[in-house]
Amino acid sequence: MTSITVDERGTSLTDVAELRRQVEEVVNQTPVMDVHTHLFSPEFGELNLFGIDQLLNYHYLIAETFRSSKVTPERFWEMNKAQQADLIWKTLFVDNTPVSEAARGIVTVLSTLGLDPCAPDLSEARAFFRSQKISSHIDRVLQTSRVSEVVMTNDPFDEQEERVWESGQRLDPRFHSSLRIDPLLNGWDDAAPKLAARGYRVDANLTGASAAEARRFLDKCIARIAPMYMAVSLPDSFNYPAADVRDRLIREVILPTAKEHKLAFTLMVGVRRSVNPALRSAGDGVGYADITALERICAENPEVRFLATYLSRENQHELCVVARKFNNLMPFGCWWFLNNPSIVTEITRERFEMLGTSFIPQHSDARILEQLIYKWRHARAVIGQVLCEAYEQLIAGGRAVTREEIVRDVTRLFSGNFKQWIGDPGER
Ligand code: RAT
Ligand code: ZN
Repeated sequence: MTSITVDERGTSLTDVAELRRQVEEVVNQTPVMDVHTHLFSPEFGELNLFGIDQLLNYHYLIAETFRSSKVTPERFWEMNKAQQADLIWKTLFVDNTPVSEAARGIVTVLSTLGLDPCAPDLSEARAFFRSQKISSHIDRVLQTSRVSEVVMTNDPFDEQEERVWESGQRLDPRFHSSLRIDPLLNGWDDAAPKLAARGYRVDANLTGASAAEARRFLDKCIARIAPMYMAVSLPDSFNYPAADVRDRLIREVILPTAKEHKLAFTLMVGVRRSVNPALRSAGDGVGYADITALERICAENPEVRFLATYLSRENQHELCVVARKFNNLMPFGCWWFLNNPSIVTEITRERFEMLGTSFIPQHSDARILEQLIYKWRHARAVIGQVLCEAYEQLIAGGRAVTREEIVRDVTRLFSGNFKQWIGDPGER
């Protein structure tokens, strides 16, 4: 029986079945701001990836294909996109049952779009995507996944991107930029000559005017793309302080730029690039990182806002502890190899228990448009379930929640925390 009591906070939900229904509804309906993706707005032309061939050629699925097919990486990379997609489909969806998270994602996407996830080949799906008009297709995908806005990942050295920024055309306002600084922080030896070729007086040892010139480059990028934050992915060996050029770049270039422009600095830590180079984009691995680096960077820079995500499951509890110590740190997402329901459940529980609602539970990391459909459908199911458990424990303790409070909490998790973190662009 539903027992509802009315008090000053509104209608308290004390019946568990009704609570579950309401939480599910709110979690499914609340628009989400996707804080880290690799999507591009339609103005970026062929960088805007969509459709079945791209969906199947996702590096998560490519890695899985090598486990269940006899194809060698050499042979695989010789194939064209359509041949690769055909092989991935046959291997993971026809010859095997698509139970992995990334494979189940394709099933969710196809079913949602009215396509047959049991099809023997890709002809139906290809015909469907060929017939779509990109603008209405983007609308449909964003609406279906209830994603109001996405943040792109923008490489300041990418010439294709540069042409679009230089053209000055107005971008689809649902797509925001972020400035990815991996090329500077993880490859200064390669970045320095590129900057020099563009007229910046920098050298490989970061001497003389190098730091000031690197800042001038970032100032120009920021003026051009108006990013929501600066971001870097870092190896498990990341340390701070460290006796390397990255440390100097962070101190002399990145942090001063973050302060001057009031831009948050996003750290994505724990990736071991190219552990199997033959797999190319599918060849990266994970490592446990020393979280004291994050503690120190947050402690030394109280006026800078940091967003952080760690790739190793073993770093997750520590990340919550650091966030409890430093309120200039916002943990976000269950990144990459962690984005599986079992692990998302565990991490989200841990975060609610240690941080209340002061974190960003998930980002999609989508590379292909329609991935938004499955990544957010699957994420919402887990977040809703875990949130419900937290409310049920509150009820058991004598404190029921109201519908208004559920809406407030979910809005904070899905967009409020991020918006508050990045601040008002007008004030930057
Ligand atoms: O999750 C991914 O797709 C990875 O390949 C990476 O792109 C990672 O998310 C990153 O931003 O470096
Ligand atoms: Zn990413």
